[in-house]
Formats: sequence, C-alpha cells, structure tokens
Amino acid sequence: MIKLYKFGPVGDVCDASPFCVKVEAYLKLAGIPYETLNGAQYLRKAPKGKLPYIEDNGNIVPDSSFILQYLKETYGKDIDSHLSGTDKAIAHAFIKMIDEHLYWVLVHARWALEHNANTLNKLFFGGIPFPLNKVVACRARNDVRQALYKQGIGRLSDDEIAEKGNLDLKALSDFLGVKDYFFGDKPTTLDITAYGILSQFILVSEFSAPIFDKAKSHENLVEFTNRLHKDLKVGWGQ
Ligand SMILES: N[C@@H](CCC(=O)N[C@@H](CS)C(=O)NCC(=O)O)C(=O)O
Repeated sequence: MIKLYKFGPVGDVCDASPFCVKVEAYLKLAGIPYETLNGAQYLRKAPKGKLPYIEDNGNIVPDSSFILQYLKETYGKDIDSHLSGTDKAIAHAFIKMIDEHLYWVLVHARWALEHNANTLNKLFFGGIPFPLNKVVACRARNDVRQALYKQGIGRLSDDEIAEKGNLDLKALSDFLGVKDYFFGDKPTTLDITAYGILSQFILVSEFSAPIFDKAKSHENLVEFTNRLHKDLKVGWGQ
C-alpha cells in the first residue's frame, strides 16, 4: 500500500501543510488505498528535505505535483481528463498562483505575525519536551523568516503581503463564481489544490490574521471548502 509521509492534522484538517492536504485529497478522490505516516521527523528522510513524499512499491516520489503525476500515470486515475487544453492552461496558472504565491502569504501569517507565535509553538512544537521545544521552535521560526525574506515576500509590510493574498483570493472567488467546482460539477486537480490552501485559511481556527478573515468573507470559497471537506473527510488517514 502507498505510504504518504506528511506532518499531521491540525484541528479538523488532515494536515497543516497545503501540499500534504492536496496529495491526501487526491488519494481519497481517486479511491487509491494509502496509509499515512505523520511527523516532522520524516523531513530527515525526505529526498528534497520537504513533505509530502510517497513510497509506493519501492518508488519514492517527492513534491506534490510530481506525486500526483506519478499516481495519475501509475493508477490511471486522471481527474483532469475531461478538461480542454484551455481549461488545463487556466488550471496550471491558478495552481502555480496557489503553490508559489498564496502559500507564502499563509506562511507569513502563521510564522511571522507575532500574535500567532504561541499558537504556532503549541500546535507545531507542543509534542517536544521543555526546554528543547523552545530551542527547536525558535530555530524553525528563524529559518522560516529567512526563507520568507529570500523568497522576497518577507521584505514587504504585513499589510502589503495581506493585500497580495487578497488579490489571489478574489481571483479564485471570481473564477469559481456560482459553480460547485472550478470547472463545473466534478473536482479536478485545481479543486484539491485550492482545498489544500483554503482549508488552512478557512477551517483552521487556531491562527488569526486579516487574510484569514478575508478568505472567510468570500461566501463561495467557504461553501466550496466545506463541500470538499465534507466529501473527502470520511476516512482521512485510513
Ligand atoms: N513543492 C513542494 C513544496 C513542499 C513544501 O514546501 N513543504 C513544506 C511544508 S508546507 C516543508 O516541508 N517545509 C519544511 C522545510 O522547508 O524544512 C510540493 O509541492 O510538495
């Protein structure tokens, strides 16, 4: 059976990482049996030093987009097969917006905003004994802040970062419109990618920031996230 290495649930959401949620949502949607192995300790074994990665019949595949490609090719479950070339191009652009831009807005809200520090320490480092938890949390926070700075977004003010995130959320909301899913009545890779990040903004209540409020203000994004959450939830981490 496929082994999915990931961080672990946060609240009612199957993982704290949108990329891990995306992969688990795909496995559920495609009806492919899998087991989950949860914990930041798996970062040490991860081929690219990041989670998620999967192990399947001796094949180790990192990176959510390559994992989905591998699963589609190996198990023949392509949830995008009904999309036109134009739809696929639009989906690709939105997926990159989510994975390479909106993701960093989430990282900033969780890791850089001072008032979320206690929540972060409790949720992500609560299982480590005192005083090691303080050291690990402090080092991790510094690393993430450095990553934000090097990525570039960390050089902007909190308000500017939120504004950039707001534009992404508006684009998603406008494109979804009154549809159930981004391309109609069936979920595709864009839907599970959007669910990966929107579940963090909308369903994880422990963190607070203007960007979370903004996400919750888009009624159609909230309905979309709840719809997929309900459909996919049964058997998370089977
Ligand atoms: N491009 C990768 C990104 C994965 C990623 O950034 N994972 C983050 C968590 S959301 C991670 O493992 N961070 C740990 C680290 O950088 O040390 C994918 O699509 O899977």
